[in-house]
Amino acid sequence: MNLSNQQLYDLSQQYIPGGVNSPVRAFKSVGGTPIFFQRGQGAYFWDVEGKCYIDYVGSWGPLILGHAHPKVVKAVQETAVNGLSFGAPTKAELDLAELLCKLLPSLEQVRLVSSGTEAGMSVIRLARGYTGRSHIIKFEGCYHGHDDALLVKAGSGALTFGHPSSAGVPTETAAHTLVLNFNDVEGLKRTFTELGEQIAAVIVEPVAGNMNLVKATPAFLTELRRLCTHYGSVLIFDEVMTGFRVGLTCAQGMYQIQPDLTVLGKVIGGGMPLAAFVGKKAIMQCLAPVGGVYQAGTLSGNPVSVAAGLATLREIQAEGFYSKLALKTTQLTDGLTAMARKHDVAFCAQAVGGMFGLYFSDTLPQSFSEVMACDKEAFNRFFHAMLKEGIYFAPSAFEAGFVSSAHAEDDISKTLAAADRVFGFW
Ligand code: KE4
Repeated sequence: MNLSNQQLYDLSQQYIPGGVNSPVRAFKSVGGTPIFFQRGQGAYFWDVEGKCYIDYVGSWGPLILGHAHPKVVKAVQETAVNGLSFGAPTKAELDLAELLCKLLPSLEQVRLVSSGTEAGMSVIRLARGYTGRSHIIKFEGCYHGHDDALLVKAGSGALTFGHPSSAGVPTETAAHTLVLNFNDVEGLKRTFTELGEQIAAVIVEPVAGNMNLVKATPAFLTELRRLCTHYGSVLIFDEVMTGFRVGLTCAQGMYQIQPDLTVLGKVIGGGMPLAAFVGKKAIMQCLAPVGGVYQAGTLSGNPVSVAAGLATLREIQAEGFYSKLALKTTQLTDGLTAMARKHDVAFCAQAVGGMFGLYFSDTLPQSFSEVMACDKEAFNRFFHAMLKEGIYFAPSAFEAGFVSSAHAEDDISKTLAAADRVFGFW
């Protein structure tokens, strides 16, 4: 007998904390019962009750080709029949590393891991080992995975070190992390003037996607690059979300700024567990077994994950892939904005390549505080009304959305027609 979403949710909570294996899936931010899915194909996926949704989450970014792309599935199948894991080097890992270094000028070496969090925690240890310094800077609203050093919220004053943003993180750990305001150039300058010689690294999402979507200003990233160079701090771009999502040369290509290290994930795994931290050889050589910075992983560079990643990265290099993706994403955001205007709803939206932000506000937010000023309740209402219409947006006002190459014009039109109905009853 098929169980309903609610029945599965009730049962799951007996065996899995919150009934989910990652908190955002629990709908706590938007309320209601999470949807349990059983099949995906292209731009669509179906829940256990047989309802079909147009998917604008795409597993939180990896599915840039849509669900179950035939070439990705074929690559996984053909690899799996020859073995799932060897715990030893394979040629495919070399092929992927070479391809990434070809695609991104800032890359000279690659270390593959299994999640963005693993890459984020490793890149911080690497930067600390390379510089011999302990302090790191992150920005409020940016998320880099759940490593202790990065689960830190802003300290009370501009120059005070952070406090844990999660239970279980020792105060001493957070004490090495300084949390600054995103896009605040003056705050950056003041901090480096005061502490520059002690800063091992700065880690930033060049297009933030974890406080909803907020673009870094070119001035902010340019100053960040200048300061890191001047003080010998490692500049780390966390491109887990933006990597090969905003364009073939990622956000670093869009801004024409070269970080020293980059964190990649999501798209490069094509939906399978795969992430990487990459960058300048002089820094990467500090990693074991060459250097003294230890990092390891049983399933790092897993052949099946690498096969899915390679198949995905081959497809996104097609002529016009990103121009078509950006056009569709912009049609969505412009169309939703037009529908809101038609019904006099305070709403705006923006697209960056194949990712987008939706805001119940009259103006596009440029900072964490401006995002927090958006109408969250209105978003939650919109989310559920669109869910009823068979449109699945991210279940949180503080997440970005994603369009895939599988989304057709007709899917965008259907989404806009649904929004017209929803805003009409606002
Ligand atoms: P994972 O450990 O979830 O693979 O990657 C962590 C991570 C690192 N850096 C950035 C910029 C990220 O966006 C993420 C993960 N993103 C979230 C969505 N905002 C994943 C969804 C989830 O946590 O379930």
